[in-house]
Amino acid sequence: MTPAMPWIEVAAGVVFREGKILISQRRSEDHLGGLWEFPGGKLEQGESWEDCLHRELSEELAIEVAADELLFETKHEYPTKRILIRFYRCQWLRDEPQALGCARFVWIGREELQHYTFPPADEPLVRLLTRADILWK
Ligand code: DGT
Repeated sequence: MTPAMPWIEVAAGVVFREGKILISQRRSEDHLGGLWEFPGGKLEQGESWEDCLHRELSEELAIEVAADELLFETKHEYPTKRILIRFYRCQWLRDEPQALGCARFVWIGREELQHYTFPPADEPLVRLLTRADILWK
């Protein structure tokens, strides 16, 4: 790892709809393939975090959301890259999801989170969501 390696910025959404959240499974050929995640992706040059979130959720799942507050931010180093992820609380607004950029998606409640495997970078957020009943109201 060279010290000069830049941080890749990733915006991801915790999308709520009627007490459930939307998670998606990464395609097997992608980095971290097969794992479940909060949908999102890398910021493009000059793009804002919120614009990135809207674009990625539209490209990957064809849904429209309203982005609310920043829930959690974390940094994670992989052997070949390092990422900074911001997870935003979002509210589903319209359109049924379609698995355009992921293998599958599912709407789950708080007690179901434990049945899915997320990337290590997501673990603190998953713990927070599992414990904080208030976030699901
Ligand atoms: P691409 O295929 O290079 O255009 O990639 P994007 O822009 O769709 O972004 P993606 O989702 O492949 O990259 C995000 C990176 O962050 C990837 O290395 C996986 C990592 N990551 C860890 N946890 C999460 C998560 O909960 N959501 C997302 N979207 N990425 C996560």
